Amino acid sequence: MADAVFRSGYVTLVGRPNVGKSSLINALLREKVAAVSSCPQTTRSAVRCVLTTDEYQIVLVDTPGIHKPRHALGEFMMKEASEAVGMVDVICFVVDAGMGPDRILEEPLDYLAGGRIPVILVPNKIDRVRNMGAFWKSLALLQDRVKPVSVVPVSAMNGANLDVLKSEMARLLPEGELIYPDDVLMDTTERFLAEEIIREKILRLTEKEVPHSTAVVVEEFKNPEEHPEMTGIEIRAVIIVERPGQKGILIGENGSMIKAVRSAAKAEMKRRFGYPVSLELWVKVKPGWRKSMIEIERAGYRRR
Ligand SMILES: Nc1nc2c(ncn2[C@@H]2O[C@H](COP(=O)(O)OP(=O)(O)OP(=O)(O)O)[C@@H](O)[C@H]2O)c(=O)[nH]1
Ligand SMILES: [Mg+2]
Repeated sequence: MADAVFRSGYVTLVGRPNVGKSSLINALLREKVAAVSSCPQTTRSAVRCVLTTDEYQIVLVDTPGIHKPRHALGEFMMKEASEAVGMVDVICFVVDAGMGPDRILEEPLDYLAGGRIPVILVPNKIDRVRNMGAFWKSLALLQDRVKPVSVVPVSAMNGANLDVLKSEMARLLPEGELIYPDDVLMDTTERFLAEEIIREKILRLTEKEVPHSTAVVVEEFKNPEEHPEMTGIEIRAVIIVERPGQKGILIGENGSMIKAVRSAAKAEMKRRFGYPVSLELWVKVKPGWRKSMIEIERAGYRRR
């Protein structure tokens, strides 16, 4: 007999940086909601996205990739990850399916809540697996150590097995009512979303040394819903970097880089917010902001 009850609850995706946690959330929602880039440590705080069907509502909690923190921002990110794990009904432990068996010992298994919460082991990027022998060997080793309730290999890129993953998540949730209204996709403010969009464009467009030391703060966000005389959204944002050289890279020759960031961000904002956007970007240098917890809070990474 079909499962007639409605299920709802929280599922978090944890794993090392760059394994594709945010990409998986976007693919599960069939909508780009979370920031994704090829740069590790793209996600900085636990972001909630909501997947609702007639049978279940899954609140997906994206977390920063687990790494050894080297500064206060890193510590904040790891706190976000471990707190997310403590509060959920199901943990998806995402690994790179192409990882060799020798890497298993480096996997952050202490983030798995000590077996109190059911874990689904999710090897992602199966589209890239060439060496099936190594894949099965890694999987067996991981299964042995993680003791997951199930294993669902997927590809966020081509969508393979995502339906299986969704039903597996739903099956493990408790019976319950809607947590969010059924049209909510993401539990964040438009301001936060604007900051994430700008940061993602910087990660994607600039040189390797700039991204990690960047924070974005939206200082002004005016939209036509609050100001009916306006026809579009007006945003002023400050991009904070640590060194003058990074400011130079970010601005680019004759402002070419900042223009590219601005136009990519504007295009995505227009699509997401449904209004034309005028976007003002300023770059500020604040030496060592990542080391200081106060500056981190000023940059917007406070507990929501
Ligand atoms: N080939 C392939 N690439 C993928 C897949 N999923 C994600 N990627 C790529 O992997 C990179 C990292 O993706 P993210 O989703 O930002 O990874 P993440 O785990 O959220 O990373 P952090 O936020 O830094 O912890 C991006 O370049 C993605 O395009 C997949 O299924 N197949
Ligand atoms: Mg991410």
